[in-house]
Amino acid sequence: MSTKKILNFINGEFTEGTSGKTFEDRNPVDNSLVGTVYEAGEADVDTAVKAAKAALKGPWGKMTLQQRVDMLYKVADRINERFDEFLEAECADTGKPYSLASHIDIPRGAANFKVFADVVKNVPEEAFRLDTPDGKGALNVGQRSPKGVIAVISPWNLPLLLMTWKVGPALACGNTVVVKPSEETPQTTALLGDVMRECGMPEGVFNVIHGFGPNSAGAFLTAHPGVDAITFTGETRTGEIITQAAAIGLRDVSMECGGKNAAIVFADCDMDKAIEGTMRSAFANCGQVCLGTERVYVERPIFDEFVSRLAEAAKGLKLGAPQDKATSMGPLISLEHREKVLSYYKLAVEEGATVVTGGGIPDMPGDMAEGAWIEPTIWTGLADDARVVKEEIFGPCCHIRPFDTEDEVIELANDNVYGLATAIWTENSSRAIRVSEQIEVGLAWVNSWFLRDLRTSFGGAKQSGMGREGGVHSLEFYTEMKNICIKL
Ligand code: NAD
Ligand code: 6OD
Repeated sequence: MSTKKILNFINGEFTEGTSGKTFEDRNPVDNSLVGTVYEAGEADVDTAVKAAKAALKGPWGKMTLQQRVDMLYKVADRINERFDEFLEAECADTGKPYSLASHIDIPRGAANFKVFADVVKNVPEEAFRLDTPDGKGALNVGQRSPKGVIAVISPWNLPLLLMTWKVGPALACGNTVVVKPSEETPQTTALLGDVMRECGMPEGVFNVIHGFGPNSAGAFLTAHPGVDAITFTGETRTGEIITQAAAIGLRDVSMECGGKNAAIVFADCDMDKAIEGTMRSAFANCGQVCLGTERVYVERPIFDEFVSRLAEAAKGLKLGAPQDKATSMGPLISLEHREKVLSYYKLAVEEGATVVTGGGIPDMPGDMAEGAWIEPTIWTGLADDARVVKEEIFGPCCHIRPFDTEDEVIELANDNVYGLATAIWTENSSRAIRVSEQIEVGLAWVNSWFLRDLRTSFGGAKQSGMGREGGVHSLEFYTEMKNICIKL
């Protein structure tokens, strides 16, 4: 099978760049080579940022809001027309099942352009009438303008979805972008460059640079003084480093970072719903979802039944090739990430866990034996201060612990440095509201998980992030607010 050449996209052109360096893009299903990625050097990042800056003053900057909206609709439509190419590229980079990516990653990747175009088109401007001593008054009008060049740094777990989740609102607000996709998943971001070109997006508006973080494209981009703001999704530690880079020049940041999310299952839940939801929240995308559940707290009367039913369901997951319709779980993103997840599987046993199911590497047939496969895993019996209960693992695993009272479980759920999401399972709506109000997170689901209305705020509390994006909340980050005061 021939491998691809994955290029940077700078100022409307695909380019190998000037660094002379390349790296491999490998498929985690069987560790086969997908393509060769051309790494951007410091000079290429500089060219991309300057092109993005110039584009603010070019045809893009002169477009009316309606023209911008029409352009973003065109981009979304073109992604959908090229759906199969995006699907194939995303699944080759991540190993995720086609059934998952065709329902979530690709359609949401396209929808992010239309949703934010609609938000920006429909948001009202604020106006305040001020009384003045002369009785004639003054009118205050709030006006939003683009912030400028936005650096978008994205992760590998939902590559197209999480990149367009930032590029969509950035462009809808009239900014230009330089995107650095994860080194693990460069393909769909590069493909979007081609879509932009086909749609007639003015050059320099959307740029893609490939590479790593430290001493590479990521660090060059975040340190570049021409970047006006940085939006990032990834690990909290990386978010801290990028925030330090952004402090030079007082550039704004939006941080969507890690989580160690708790699910809370009350005895009055609908057990079928709670099992189905927890299966998704713990094992979807091989557990590599920032919103995923790694801590499950179950009220004692239903603890045994819940553990045994969740374990049965986990054993029923079908690990297999992305194209296979029966596949319900793919591999982890890479062999390197599997080492990290396996180190937690080992640590769980050292910390005294009972392994209810999983805990190792599955036997996979043929070439798949070379891939980054791992067993879905459930533990019980760990202490509340065990590292496996405290630290984000980002794999298909969860620890289940019994609880006795509402107050106790609220304290347990909140006893973590992260505060991204929670899922509460109960048929008592008063309790659902009471508990969700007390959990220290940015996102609380009741009797559901990952149910997304894109008009709502999205982001994490505590070390899970800084700021909110989504709906009108995205405008806070992607625009500069100006008050115009007119004396009448
Ligand atoms: P990561 O932090 O390793 O990498 C994310 C991106 O940052 C990559 O593009 C990487 O190349 C880049 N990067 C790394 N170091 C950098 C540096 N010094 N300067 C500039 N860029 C740098 O994260 P990951 O492993 O790709 O993704 C998994 C993590 O992302 C998990 O912690 C997960 O919880 C988190 N995540 C959070 C959300 C959210 O919305 N809160 C969503 C998805 C993933
Ligand atoms: O649905 C979204 O908009 C979103 N940002 C999801 C994040 C998932 C994290 O892995």
